[in-house]
Amino acid sequence: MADVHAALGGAGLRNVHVREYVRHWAELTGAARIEVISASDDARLIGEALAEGEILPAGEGRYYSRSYVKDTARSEERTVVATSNPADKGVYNNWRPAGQMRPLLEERMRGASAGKTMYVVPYLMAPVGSPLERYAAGVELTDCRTVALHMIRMARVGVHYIDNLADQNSFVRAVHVTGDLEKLGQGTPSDQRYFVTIADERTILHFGSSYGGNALLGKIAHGLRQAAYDGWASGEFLAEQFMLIGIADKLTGKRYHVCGGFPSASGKTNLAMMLAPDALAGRYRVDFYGDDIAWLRADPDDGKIYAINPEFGVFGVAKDTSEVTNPAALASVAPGTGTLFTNVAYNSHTQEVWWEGRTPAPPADVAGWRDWTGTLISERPAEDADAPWAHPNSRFTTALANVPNVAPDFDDPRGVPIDAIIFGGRTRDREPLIRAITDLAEGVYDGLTLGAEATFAAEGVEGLLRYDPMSMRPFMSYPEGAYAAHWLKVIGSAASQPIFAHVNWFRRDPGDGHYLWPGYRDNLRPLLWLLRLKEGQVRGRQTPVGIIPAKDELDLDGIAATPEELETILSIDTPRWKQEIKHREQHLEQFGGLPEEIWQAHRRVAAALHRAD
Ligand code: SPV
Ligand code: MN
Repeated sequence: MADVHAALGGAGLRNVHVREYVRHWAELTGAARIEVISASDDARLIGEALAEGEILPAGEGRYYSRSYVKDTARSEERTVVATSNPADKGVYNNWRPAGQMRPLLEERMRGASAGKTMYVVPYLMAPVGSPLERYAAGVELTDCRTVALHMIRMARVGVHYIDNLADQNSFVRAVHVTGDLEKLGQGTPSDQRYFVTIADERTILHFGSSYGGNALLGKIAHGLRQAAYDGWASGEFLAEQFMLIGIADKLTGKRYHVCGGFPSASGKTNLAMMLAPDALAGRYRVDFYGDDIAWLRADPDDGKIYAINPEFGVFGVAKDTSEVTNPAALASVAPGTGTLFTNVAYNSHTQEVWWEGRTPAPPADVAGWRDWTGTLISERPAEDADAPWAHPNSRFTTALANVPNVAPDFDDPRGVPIDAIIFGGRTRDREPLIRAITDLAEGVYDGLTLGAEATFAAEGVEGLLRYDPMSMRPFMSYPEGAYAAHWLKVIGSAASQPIFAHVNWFRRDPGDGHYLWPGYRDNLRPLLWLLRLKEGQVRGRQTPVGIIPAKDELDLDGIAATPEELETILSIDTPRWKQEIKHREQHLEQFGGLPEEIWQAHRRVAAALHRAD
């Protein structure tokens, strides 16, 4: 049995509530040792993990790890939000009674860390001094050293973050126990894993994985699920799966900030890290703040909406990250950055890493190359010859400060004032490049009807979206009707409101199916139009679903699109929109207590479409 008080005292951890929490879980999980972690322990932990073979060197100052083969992604089916109030049950939050879940998790965790070290990871999900700091403190207990290494990159980690809390008892209790990964029946009817946020007790209990959001509890479980619940319960803020960027106009000296949500696989990280296209780089600079989470609040002093990125790092999807799609991401994982790669391909002779899309073709000389499971490429059986080298959900983990265009003020506790909130789907035919929405309820309505197209028939009905409200479907922690009302309240309380827009980089040619918009860096162009619209410098063209740029209003210097292609991406497809409106109605009808303003917005858009022909 670990000597908890000696370990905590030795680390200078005096907060009695933290000490009692650690004692309780150390006893229950049976951990053999306790070790309190601060960011300054990184080099030592890296050395230990290398010595134990938990990570491998991947060139200078970079590291590589493989997960257990059945533990490669967040599990939505096994994720639960629990509270003591049945009224907290929503459509997507997979609500269960707290009184039922806590014993289930305790049973699984009891004795499950026997013989292991329990790392105590005190962290802060906010810049120090943020007005939202009281919702940001947490202490993760984990029995996995690589999880502690990831937390050091993804959150601000150190004893001082939780030892001097204004309310000593106000921190998120986040317990991670890996379990015996080979015996958990992942994906079978007897699956033992559970990832539970007991939101009204601010307690997170995750059992049965050491991967990503299942195990790094500051990120998704605290940063999104718990924070969304706290933001609602306090009435103070929104926590969203949003990227956050700055756009600086070097000519006028003005700085703008845009945040927004995109369903998975819609290019959110690439957008967050984009650089200005060459033709516009003389005048504009894009600053990176965050690629995955934003907390938004109205500031009573100037009546603006302010956003922070609560994270300290990027846990990015490696697949398709290249010099073309995201040069800033590649620079952020360069030698010397301390990057951890997980489940990419690895060359055990040269210590290089590779993933699909990194270069057009895999390395020609396969000597030393192993796929993400550790199998030598040269020895893979013939039937696996076409299998990807890297897992599709393989990742890189690097600190924000490593991103070359990170904003100079990314650590500013006040956050940045938001000029525009954008939602983006992946839609082949109906959605224009951008449509601006100036009405708050219509903007929230647009977010609630966000979705990604079924990509092939097997996944769903052609043209039907898999709705993903505000890109929060897997992270919703309270009912959707209340969520919409909270949005109207928080954003509505700001005297100067952001403009909304829906963007779509994925419109296809109806004939040969090619993408009509180059995407990536050129996505800055429609955003600049949006900011000009907000400032009254352009007027656009009103359509039933929002304001679309007039052709001469987009800065297209250096763009190769033909006039016909532009015509298509700056138009809406009214018959398809009329179909979509019916699907939206069914989607929204699932949600109890949706504010009347949202239904009115829906009916206004439907009526305008009806009048359109
Ligand atoms: C996501 O899945 O949206 C992520 C990665 O950001 S994870 O932290 O694993 O959830
Ligand atoms: Mn995410």
